Amino acid sequence: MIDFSKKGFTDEKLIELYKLLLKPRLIEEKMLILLRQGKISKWFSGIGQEAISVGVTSILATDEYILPMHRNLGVFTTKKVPLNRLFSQWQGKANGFTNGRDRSFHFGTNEYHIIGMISHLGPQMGVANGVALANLLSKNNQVTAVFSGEGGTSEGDFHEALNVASVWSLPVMFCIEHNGYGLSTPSSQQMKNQNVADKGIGYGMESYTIDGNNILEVYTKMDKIAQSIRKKPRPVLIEFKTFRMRGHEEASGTKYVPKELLDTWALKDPLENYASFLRDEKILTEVMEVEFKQEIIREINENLDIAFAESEINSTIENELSAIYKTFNYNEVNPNIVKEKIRLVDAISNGLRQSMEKHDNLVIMGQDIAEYGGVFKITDGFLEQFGKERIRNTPICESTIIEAAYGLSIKGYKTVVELQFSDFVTSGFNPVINLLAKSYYRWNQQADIVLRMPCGAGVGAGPFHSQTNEAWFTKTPGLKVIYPAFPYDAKGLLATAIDDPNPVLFFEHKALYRSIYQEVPTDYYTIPFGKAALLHEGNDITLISYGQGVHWILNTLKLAEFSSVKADVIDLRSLQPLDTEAIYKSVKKTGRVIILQEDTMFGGIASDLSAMITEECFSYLDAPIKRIASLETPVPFAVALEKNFLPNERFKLALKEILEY
Ligand SMILES: Cc1ncc(C[n+]2csc(CCOP(=O)(O)OP(=O)(O)O)c2C)c(N)n1
Ligand SMILES: [Mg+2]
Repeated sequence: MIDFSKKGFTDEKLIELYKLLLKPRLIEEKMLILLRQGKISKWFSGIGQEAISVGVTSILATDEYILPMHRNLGVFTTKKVPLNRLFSQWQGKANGFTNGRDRSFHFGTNEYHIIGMISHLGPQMGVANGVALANLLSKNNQVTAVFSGEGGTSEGDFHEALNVASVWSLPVMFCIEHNGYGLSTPSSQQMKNQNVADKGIGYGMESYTIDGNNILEVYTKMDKIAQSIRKKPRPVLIEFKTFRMRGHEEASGTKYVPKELLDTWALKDPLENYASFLRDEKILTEVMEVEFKQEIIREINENLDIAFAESEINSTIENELSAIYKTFNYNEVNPNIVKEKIRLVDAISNGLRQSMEKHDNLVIMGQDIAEYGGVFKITDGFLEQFGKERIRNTPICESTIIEAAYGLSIKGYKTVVELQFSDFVTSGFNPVINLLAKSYYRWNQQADIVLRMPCGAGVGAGPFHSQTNEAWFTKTPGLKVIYPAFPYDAKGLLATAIDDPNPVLFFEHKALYRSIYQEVPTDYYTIPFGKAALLHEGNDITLISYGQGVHWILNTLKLAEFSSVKADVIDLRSLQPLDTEAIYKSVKKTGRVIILQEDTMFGGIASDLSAMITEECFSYLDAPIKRIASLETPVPFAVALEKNFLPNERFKLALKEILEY
């Protein structure tokens, strides 16, 4: 049924490939039994598709990265990951790769140069781009292989990743396993193309179709492609024709798959056909077959014993909470004495430039940031100073660029991604929430990335260029969220954000960019996260805000009608981590508090602070805690409407009300 050609292979190599194919098959057969016995939870079968995982992995160098999906057990076995650790992983035990924190095939291991998937499928392809970009930047001639099913190619991630890989000539092999179904959906309902390979032309990309059930064809053709990419870096799209012989996962069955299809493809089984070819060629004898099987079954059983003997995982609340962020040893650099009076926008630009000078491994990516200098001109002149490899204009594709930043991080790079407007982070929301935020907790992999977020209203820019969306991220464990209100803070906090190996969302208010000046030290310095600034001191009331809200408070206190008010004014500066100590200390002193936020009310920072203050300071309060926020509408465009939307005027009324309470 399959046309094997042993040209170029020694008998030893042919036998080695047979054993590599046999191993995942035998492991799976065992896992299916354990699944029925309730000893493992979920199983995604790759039976019938093993030649692809095994073939692609076999042609990679040991230190070349591979990014598998949920049907690629053969990647792990071919990379020689110890079986007891695989079994522990599936049992949620400590000897696995995620400390019991993630399941099934959602795991990777840098030791074996495997990056695990997240459930969302498509992001793998963007991450592969980042790894490939790191390889390109360090000129190591390595190729990266990434997998997807044909279903995953319907995701935007696929299109964005192929486009960027093509534009940047990234050395990636996009390996698409076309196995007929995505869960219950046949390919015909997934796409109009007969062949996934036909999609390559849309991205100006070379593409091939390979018989995915023919181990020798997979090996020979992939080896040739990989060697060529190592010499001449570029992406290649490879479609492997194959079939999914079992259900999407074991519980869901194959009722919806026509029996004839299953029967036809059963005749093309990659292992059976290869074995019979080797037998015909007198390379494999029945004695050898039995011996190999026994050897592997023994290895499986011995390793299962180890995994079953391992105790169930246990952890403490402290241990779990401390696993969210990579430990960051704050590197205090004091400011120099020489200062210059500059705007917020200049402070951010200076700070970013000095971090680029300090960290050779720092790359900046964003739309229009190179020749054009960014829409706010923060990276003006950077291209000339740091070159086009480190100052990277990107196509319009937030998602895949954030995924690429993550790939860079895995290879030891730091990345600052400039979102053109913080509103556009919605187009990259998935990788922020699911890839970056959860990475360290899932597999101790840092995501050394700063997302710069020009945000905020008061600039007449309407619903899509005015949002202040920090609360979308403070809600998600694993992210740090910084929101300076002054040039001095912005410069020092940005330096810390870049130094910190954890993912940081760095909010920069557009209305403050060119309106707020301050004396700022000329050299590099840092400011620690999680420390609020007490801008005014007084016993009457505590006024808490961040970003533009801080300036509304300060300006209100300058008005004649409030000239006698003695207030503690707290600028949070950092929302995650949060300086709760400074908040409680002040509220316990004043007994009155207003929290002012530019964001709309429900689910915002003010609501949580209010709840926390109630829990910690209830008996100290002399008045109800007051939250002031924008109206629960999108941000309107017209001046009068935007003024009405923003909470500035309502804050003044609230201040009177709470002082008089
Ligand atoms: C964003 C997203 N949508 C839906 C799913 C649910 N899901 C998981 S795998 C899968 C089918 C994937 O099909 P394909 O890419 O062809 O891979 P195959 O399972 O056939 O190997 C679906 C729908 C998901 N994990 N992520
Ligand atoms: Mg599929």
